[in-house]
Amino acid sequence: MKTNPPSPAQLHKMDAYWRAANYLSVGQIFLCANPLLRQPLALTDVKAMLLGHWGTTPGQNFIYTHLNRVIKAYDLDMIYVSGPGHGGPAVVGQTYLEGTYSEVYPAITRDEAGLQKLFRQFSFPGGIPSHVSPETPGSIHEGGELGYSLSHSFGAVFDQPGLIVACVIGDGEAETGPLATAWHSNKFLNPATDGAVLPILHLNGYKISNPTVLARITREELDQLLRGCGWTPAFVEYHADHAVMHAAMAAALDTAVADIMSIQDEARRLGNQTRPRWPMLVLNSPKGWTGPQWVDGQQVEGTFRSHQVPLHPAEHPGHLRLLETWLRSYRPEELFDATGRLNPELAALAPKGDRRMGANPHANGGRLLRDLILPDYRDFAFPVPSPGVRGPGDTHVLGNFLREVTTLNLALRNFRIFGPDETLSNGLGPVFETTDRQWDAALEPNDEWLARSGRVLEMLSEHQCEGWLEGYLLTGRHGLFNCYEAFIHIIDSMVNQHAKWLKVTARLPWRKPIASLNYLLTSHVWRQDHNGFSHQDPGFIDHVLNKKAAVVRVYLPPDANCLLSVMDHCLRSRHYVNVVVAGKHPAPQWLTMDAAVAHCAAGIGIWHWAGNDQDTAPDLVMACCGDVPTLETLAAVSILRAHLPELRIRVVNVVDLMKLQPQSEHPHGLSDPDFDALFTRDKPVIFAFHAYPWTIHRLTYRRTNHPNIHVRGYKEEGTITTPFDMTVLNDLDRFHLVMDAIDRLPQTGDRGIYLKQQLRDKLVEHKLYINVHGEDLPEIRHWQWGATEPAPAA
Ligand SMILES: Cc1ncc(C[n+]2csc(CCOP(=O)(O)OP(=O)(O)O)c2C)c(N)n1
Repeated sequence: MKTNPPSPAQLHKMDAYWRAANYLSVGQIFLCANPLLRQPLALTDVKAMLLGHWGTTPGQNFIYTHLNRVIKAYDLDMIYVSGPGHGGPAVVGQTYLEGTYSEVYPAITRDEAGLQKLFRQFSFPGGIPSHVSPETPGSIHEGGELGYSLSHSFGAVFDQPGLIVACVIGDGEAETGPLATAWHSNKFLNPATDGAVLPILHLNGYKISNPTVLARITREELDQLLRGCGWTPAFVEYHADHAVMHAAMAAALDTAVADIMSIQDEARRLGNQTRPRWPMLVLNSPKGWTGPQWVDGQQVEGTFRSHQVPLHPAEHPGHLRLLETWLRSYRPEELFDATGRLNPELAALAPKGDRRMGANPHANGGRLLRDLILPDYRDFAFPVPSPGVRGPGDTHVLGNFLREVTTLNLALRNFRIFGPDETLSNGLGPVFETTDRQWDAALEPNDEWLARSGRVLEMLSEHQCEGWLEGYLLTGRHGLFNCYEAFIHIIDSMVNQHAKWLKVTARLPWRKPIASLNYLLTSHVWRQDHNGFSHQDPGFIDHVLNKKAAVVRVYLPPDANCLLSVMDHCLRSRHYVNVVVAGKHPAPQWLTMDAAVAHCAAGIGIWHWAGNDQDTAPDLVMACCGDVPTLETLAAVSILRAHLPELRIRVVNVVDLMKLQPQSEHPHGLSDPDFDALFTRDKPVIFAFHAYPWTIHRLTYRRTNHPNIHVRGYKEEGTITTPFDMTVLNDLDRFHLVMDAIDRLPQTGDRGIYLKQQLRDKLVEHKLYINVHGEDLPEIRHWQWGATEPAPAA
C-alpha cells in the first residue's frame, strides 16, 4: 500500500481539530452556559456538580483525530473502542464534531445553542452518563468496567474482513486479567477471512491514584512483553512540541495501516498461512495532557491528579480563572464560527457518512443483523415411544441440531460457538462434522478439528470467550457460549455489563435490537461424579435473576426434545440474556417432540401422564425444574403411587423458571390464578430444583400457597461420588422427596410411617453399596418410569 502522509499544513489543521475536541471535552465537564466564552467566565456558567474524567480524554481525542485522517486517507471501515471509556467527553465530543451526534440527537444542534445543550447534558440529571455509554453513537463498549476492550474488538472483527477496530487500551486497564488474556486473541484471527484490530496502548502513566505497571517497567520490558504476546509495537513517545507528536503519530498510524493491509493482502491474495505479527501502537502522552499543569501548588498534568476533575471553582475561587485560561488556551474563537459551528475547513477533516466512526453501522449491530437460517429443530427429535426411555445425553442431541445450524449459516459467516475448550466435552461434538476450531497458532499432526478457519472459537479463558461473543453480537451476528455451569461465574461481572447495555439500548430507538447472548450451561452441578465439589455451583441462575426482568430468561429443559425447542427459541430471540441449563450424560427422556413443543411453549405445565389427579383435586403437588430433579421427582412419584395408591398426586414441571415470578415482576410470570391452578392454594408442594433452593422461595414468596412450598435443591454438598449419591447428599433424591411428602401428609398414617422407615433403610443400604461397589444400586441405575407404578392414565 502506498502511504499518504499528511502535509505540515494538514497536521496543523488536525491540531486545531484536536483543540476543538479538547475544548468540547472540558466544556462538557464544566460548563452549563456561555459555551463559546463570549463573556468572561462566571461561576454561574459552571455546573454545580462536576463529574467526569479528564485525564484520559485529551489522549483519546488525539487518537480519534488521527484515526479520522487515516480513515479518509485510505478509505477505512473503522470503529473505535474506548477501553478507558470513562473518558466519555472525548467520544461524545468527537461524534459531535463529525456530525453524527446531531443526526442521532437532533436537539443537539451544530450551533451555539446546541453546544450549550451538549455541555449541559453531560453527567447531568436527565442527561447522559459520563462514560462512552450506550447513548454514545459509535460505541459498542462502555468501558465502565475495565478490561474487556480488546476481547470486544476481536469479537467485532471476526468474519468482518473489511473492518478494522481501533482499540484504545488504558495502561491501567491492561493490568486486568481479561485484558491480559486478550492479547492472545491474535492467535485466533484469520487474516484472510477476519478483519483487523489495531490496539493502541495508551501509556499515560497513571490510574486513579497510582502509577501503572506498564509505565514503570523499562520500555525494553514493555516491548518484550508485547512482542511476546505476538504483536509488533510501535512507540509514539511524548514530546512537548505538539507538532512533533502529530507527525510521529501520523507516521506510526500510516505504517500500522500499511502493515495491516499487507498482512491481509498476503493472506488473501497470496494465501500466506503463517501467523502474522500484527502491528500495534503505544502512545505515551501525559495524563491530563493540555490541562492545568499546576493547581494549588501541586502538579496535575502528567500525574494521577488529572484523572477526574482537576478544578473546583465553587470551592476554590482561584480555580475559576484557571478554568477560563485552560478553556481559552484552545482558542475557541479560531475553531467555531459566529454561529457556533465548527469551521468548515476543520469539519472537512472528518470522514463522511457511514465512514464516520460514530455512524459506522458495525457499531449499531442491530442494523446489520440478519436472521439465522435455522433448520426445523423437530427433525432432530429424540424418539420417545414412552416416557423414561434412555437418551444419549441431552446436549448430544442438541449437538446434531447445532451442527445443522452451523452448516446452514456457513456461507453467511454469522454464527459462532464459543467456549473454554469444552465444546467436545459438553456433548456438542457433532458440530465438528461440519466445522473446525479456528486457530492461527502452530498446528501439529495429532490436533483434532483445529484449522485456520472454523466456526468454533475456544480459548481457556471464560473472559475471552465472553468478550469475543459480546463483540460478535454487538456487531450484528449470532452465537452461543457453552460452558461448565460452575465456571460461568467467572464472567458474572461481564454479563452484568452486557445486561445493562441491553437494558439501556432497548429504549434507544436508533439502536436496533441485537441477537441474544445465549449460554448453554452443562456439566452441571448434579453430574460431577468425575470432578466433585470444586465443579459444583449452580448459582449463575441466581446471579442473572438479579438483572432486569425485561432482559433475562432462564430455561431448564428436562430432556433433549425440550432442550431442542428451548434452543431454537433462544437462537431466534433478540436482545436477551438466555441461560439454558442442560445435562450431557445419558438420561431418561420424557416427552415426545410434540409434547415438548407444547410444554416449552407454556414454559410450565402438569405432566398428566405422571400424576393421578385427573379426576379430583390433588393431595400433593410434586414439582420439578431441571433434568436431574425431574428424574428424582418421577422416581419419587412412582414410589408414592406404588405404596400409597390412594394419594392423588399432581406432577408439575417447570422449563421456564421465570414463570414462577409474579406477572408484575417478569413478563413471563404466571398470573396468580394460573399459578394457584397449578400449585393449588393449600396443598403441600414438594419442589425439586436444579439450583439453590432459596431461589424458588425468592421467586414464589408472594404466591398464595407459598407456605406449603418445600424446596429441595443444591445445598453445597458434594464430592467425588455416584450420580445418585450426589442427590442424596443434598436431600434431593427420590427417597428424601417421598419422606418430605409423607411428612406433609398426615393422612398417610401408619403406612406412611412404615414407608418412611423403609426408605431410610434404603438410604443406608445405598451408602453401604456405593462404598463397596463404587456405583449406584442396580435398582437406581436401572430404574425406569412405568416399571412399578400403575399404567399412566389415558
Ligand atoms: C474492573 C474495574 N476496576 C476498577 C475500576 C475503577 N477505575 C476507574 S478508572 C480507573 C483507572 C484506569 O486507568 P487507565 O486504564 O490507565 O485509564 P486512564 O488512565 O486513561 O484513565 C480505575 C481503577 C474500573 N472502572 N473497572
